[in-house]
Parts: sequence; C-alpha cells; structure tokens
Amino acid sequence: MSDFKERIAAELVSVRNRSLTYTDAEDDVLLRQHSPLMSPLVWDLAHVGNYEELWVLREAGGITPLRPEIDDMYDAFMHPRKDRPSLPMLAPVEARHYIEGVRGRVLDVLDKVDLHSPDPLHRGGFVFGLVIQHEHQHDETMLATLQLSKEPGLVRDGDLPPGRPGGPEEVFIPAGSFLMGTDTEPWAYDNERPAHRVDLPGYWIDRLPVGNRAYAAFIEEGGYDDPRWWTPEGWRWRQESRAFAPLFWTRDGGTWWRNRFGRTEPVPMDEPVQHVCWYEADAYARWAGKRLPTEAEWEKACGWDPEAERARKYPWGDDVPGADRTNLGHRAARPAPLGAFPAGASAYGVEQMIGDVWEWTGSRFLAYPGFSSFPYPEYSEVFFGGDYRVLRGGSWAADPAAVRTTFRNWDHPIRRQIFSGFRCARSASPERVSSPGQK
Ligand code: AVJ
Ligand code: FE
Repeated sequence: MSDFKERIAAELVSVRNRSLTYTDAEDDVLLRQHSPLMSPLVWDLAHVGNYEELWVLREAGGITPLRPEIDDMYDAFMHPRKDRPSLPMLAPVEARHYIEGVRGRVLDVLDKVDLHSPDPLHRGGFVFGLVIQHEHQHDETMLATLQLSKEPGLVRDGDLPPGRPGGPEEVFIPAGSFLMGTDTEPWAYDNERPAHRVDLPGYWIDRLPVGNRAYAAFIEEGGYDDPRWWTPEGWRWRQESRAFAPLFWTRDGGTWWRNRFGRTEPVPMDEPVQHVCWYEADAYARWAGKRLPTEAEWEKACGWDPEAERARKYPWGDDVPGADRTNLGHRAARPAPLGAFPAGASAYGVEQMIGDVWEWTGSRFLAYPGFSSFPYPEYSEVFFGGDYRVLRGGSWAADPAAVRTTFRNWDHPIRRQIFSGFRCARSASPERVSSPGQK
C-alpha cells in the first residue's frame, strides 16, 4: 500500500477506536435517550457504519448492499433525533458486528482504489476523508450526549498546558482582501469551496476566546435580565428557557459550579466559556460594547498570512496540529486555559482559534459564490438559508482530521449542548485604523 493509503488506513482505525471507546458502556446507557436533542448512542454507532457502507462500499466500490433493510432507520433525514429511540435499532452487539463487517470490505476498496482517478469520489481519497470526518463529527456528538447524560466515569480526562495571563485583549486586523475558503484542500467539504477573494475593512478581534471570568461578570451585572443586550428572538429564548448561565452551570454558596461528565466542580475562571448558545454569545458581545466576528473576519484572523499573501491550513502554518499549539482530539475533556498556546498563534497574533471551543460567528450558514453541491445536497446545501449560525475552529472534542481554517460548522442559534464558546470583535473607527495597537 502507498504511504497515503497507509495514512488513510491509520485514520480509519483511530476514528473507529474512538467510536468504540465512547460506546464502551452498558447496553442501557447506549439504548437510552439521554436528551430529546440527541440520538441514543447506539444509533450514532450504527449510523456511521451505514454511512460508510453507502459511500465507500456502494458508491465508490460498487459493492451490493449488506443490509439494505436498515438504510431507512439510519437515514438522519427520515427520523428526527427525538423519534430515534422508538426505531427497531440494531442492538449494541449487532451494531458492532455490522460496522465491523462494513469496515473489512472498506479496507479491500482502499487497497484497490486509484487515488489519481478522475472520479472525484476516488481522487485524493475523498470518499475516505468523507467517512473519517463524518465519524469524528458523530464522535463529538456522542461526547455531547455523554455530557447530557451526566453518567460519571465514561469520559476520560487528561492534562493540558497552563494558561498565560496578561497580554493584549484585542488584535487589530488591517483592511485588505484575503482568500476565503479553499480549492486545494483534498478533504474539504463542498461548503468550504470555492476559494474566493473577500475584502474587509479594518477590525479588532479578541486575542482569546471569552473566558468564564468575563462571562460570570456579564451574569453578575444582570446581563440575563436586561433586554437591551438581547435581540428580540434572543430575549424570547431567554424568557422561555429561563436560562441564567451557560448550560451545566449552577450557583451555590456564592460560587459557580459546573457539571462536567457527571462530576460537579467549581467553574475554572481561566477557561474559555463553553455551552453557550448563539443568543447568549450575541448578548454578551453587545454588553461588552462589541459584536461577534463575521465568518470572514474570523477566517482572515485565523488563517491569512499577510506577508506571504496566502491562506494557511492552520493559524501557525501548514504543520499538523501538535500538542504545543492546540487542544484538539480529546486530549482532556475540557478546553485549555486562556493563553495556553502561544505557539498556536495566527500570523496576526490571535490565539486559540483552533481547538478548545467551537466559536460562534455572527454569520448565517450560506453558500459561497460559485458553490456546487458534492457529493450530496443533504450534507450542506439543504441547510443554507435556515436560521443556522456558523461556528468555527473546532473544540477540544473535534479531531484534527475534521478541523482546519476553512472548516465550517453550523447549528441553530438556541443550541448549547455542543462545545460552543465565542470571541468578540468590533469595527475599527477611523482614528483607530491610523493608530493600531492603541486601545
Ligand atoms: C456539520 C456537525 C452540523 O452533526 O449535523 C453528521 C455533521 N452531517 N452527519 C451534524 C453531519 C451528517 C453535521 N454538522
Ligand atoms: Fe451523520
């Protein structure tokens, strides 16, 4: 096998180990619905196998269906998450057997496939990238389910580098155009394409994500009770949900506590805030006299190299994400403290853009100019123009294989069971443009 095929095979093994780890639990935990927002864990497990069968075995490999009768059950569009527990799902033991059977044949297809074929599903191993990234995204979803379950002892924690207090609060990004999206990244999704020039006026962006200390100040200064900071829809959500803090936070004895994977601990004030919805992020930004960055502002600050006039795959360049640069791939079950990754800074000096928490942007999920759907409209296209807001950068629970400067995630503005945080931005006033660095 070629080196590249070996790499694909290794990625397939690593993502599957991850899925099996998250589903290494009693059948009851796997079959139960922990929240109407989520599927039972065993649905995700069989779904990733069924997706792999559809795309690698049937579409790319021309292999006849192994179990065509289960396709409907694992079609996310036929059954909303809340209805999935009543499906006659494969039991955990059957699901594991099924996905293993699929995987064996996938390795045969990988062996035979021509990575230089003109077929866009084969070229560059696209179809393998599709299923690897898909499974990692479901693994992150499974972690969100496990967090909602509050079952202790199922999710591994780990060590992270210490934070680095101090340093400038904001970074100035001078006016000018940059290249947004990609034409060259072989495993990029259709929604990241094509690359296109975007011209932006100068703006300020927070050097770091908003931390728990700053977020707690917003709460304590009455942010959740003051409609001035909220959009009308946001205020309606605030009243109906009765939210008073990020999801999983409680207040006791003058201290903020959070439940994290079944354990209660004091909220670490030096970590990026997570489990906030778009409405909360947007309200905080207004309270702070700022706003959320647009998706373009986020991407320019993250990936553009103004000296070389080129887009980087990651903030620091094109090298694979290393432990000194970013917190990805479930190293620990939480975001790293603020300032933990000076070596992960972007060309402009913006930090912690990749990893730690998904960052809400002010933008809705829309097609780039010249978009064309590939390989199927239900991945991206059917979501364009809904109420979805774009999230960028990947969380601690995202895998390096499914995160890059151009990667776009999206969700409804009310969702906060995901590992979501944000940073703020603001437009530069003319006098600030002429004296950058001064605040
Ligand atoms: C891109 C994370 C919004 O989880 O709904 C999984 C990814 N698409 N299966 C989702 C996805 C099909 C998607 N997000
Ligand atoms: Fe899926």
